[in-house]
Amino acid sequence: MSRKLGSFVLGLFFFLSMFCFYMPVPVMAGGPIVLNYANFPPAPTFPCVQMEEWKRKVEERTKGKVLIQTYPGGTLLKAKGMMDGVIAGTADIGCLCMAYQPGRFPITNAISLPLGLPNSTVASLVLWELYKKYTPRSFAKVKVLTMFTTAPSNIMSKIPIRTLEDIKGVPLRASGGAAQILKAWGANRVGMPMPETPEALQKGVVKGLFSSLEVLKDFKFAELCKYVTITNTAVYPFAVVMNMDSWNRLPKDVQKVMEDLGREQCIWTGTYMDNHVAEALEWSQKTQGVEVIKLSKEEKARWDKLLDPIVDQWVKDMTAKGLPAAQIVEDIKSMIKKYE
Ligand code: DTR
Repeated sequence: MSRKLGSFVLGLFFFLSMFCFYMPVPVMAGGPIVLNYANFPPAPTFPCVQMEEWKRKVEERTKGKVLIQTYPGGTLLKAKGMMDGVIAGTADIGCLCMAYQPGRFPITNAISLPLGLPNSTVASLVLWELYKKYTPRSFAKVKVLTMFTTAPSNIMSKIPIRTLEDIKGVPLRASGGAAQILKAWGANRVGMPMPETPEALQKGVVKGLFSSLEVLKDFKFAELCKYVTITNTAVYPFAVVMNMDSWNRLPKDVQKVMEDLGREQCIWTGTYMDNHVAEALEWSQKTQGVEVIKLSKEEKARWDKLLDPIVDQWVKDMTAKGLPAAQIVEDIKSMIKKYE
C-alpha cells in the first residue's frame, strides 16, 4: 500500500517537473522575471548609481513583475569584456564604456571628439540622438536600453600643470578619444580602464588622469591628486545593452517600460553627473585642499590650437572606412546647439 503511494507521489513529481520544464521561464516559478545587470566599476560610482536608479524604476513600473539583480565592481563582467559578455548571455544586461574599445564603436565614440560639448546632460542627449539617427551596426547583436556620457574631462594630477610646458612627457591615464587629446598636448598617455587607475596612481605608474571630476570623490583621487587643471574637453560615452534573447523573451508590456525609459534615463544620468561633479569638486577643494588651476586666455588658446587637427584627422580616417564622418560631426554640432 505504502509502496503504491510512494510510486504515485514519485509519478506525480515527474509529471509536474516535466510540466514545469516546458513552461516559459517568466511564469515557471510563478515569481518575477529575474534579470542580471553587470557593471564594471565600484558601487558608489556614477555608472552604478544610474544602474540602481534604473533598477528601481523598472521594478516600480512593472509592479514587481521584473526583478533586477545588480552586479557592480566587475563581479559578473569586467570593463573590456562587457559587450561580448552580454552578447554571450553571461549577463542579461551590461553597462559599458565605449571609449575602452575605440575601434568597435566608431560612430558613437565620435562624441569624444573635441567639439565643445558643454556638460553631461547635453552630451548625453546628443549621444542618444546620434545613436537613434544612425543605429550603428556595432549594436546590432544587442538591445540598447540607454546611453549617456560623462561630464567633460579635466586633468587631475599629483603635480601642478599650469602650462603646456608642464604637461610635456607627464604620464597621465586616459582612454579612447581622450587619448588623442592628451597626445596632442604632449603628455605621455597611458591607457587603462578606470577600475585599474587607483593602483596605477598609488604605484606611481601614472602621475594623474584625464576624466570627469566626480572621480575625485568617488574614487578618492583627491587624496592623491592635489591639482586639477580645467580643460573641459572630451566626454566619455556609455551604453547599457541587453542580450537579444533575454530581450525577446520579455513580455511586451515590460519591453514598453524599458523602451520608454531609454531617453529618460539618459537625461537622469546626465543631470546626476553634472550635479555630482560640482559637489565633488567643492568637496575636494574644501576638505582635501585641492587646487583648481584655470588656464589664462592666452594659455587656453595654445592648448585649443593643438586640438584643431584631431577632428579633421578623424573625418579623414573614418571617411576612408566608409562612414559618413563629416555628416556625423555636423550632426553633433547642430545637436549641441539644439540642446544647449
Ligand atoms: N572618464 C572615463 C569614464 C568614467 C568617468 N567616471 C567614471 C567612473 C567609473 C568608471 C568609469 C568612469 C574614464 O576615465 O574611464
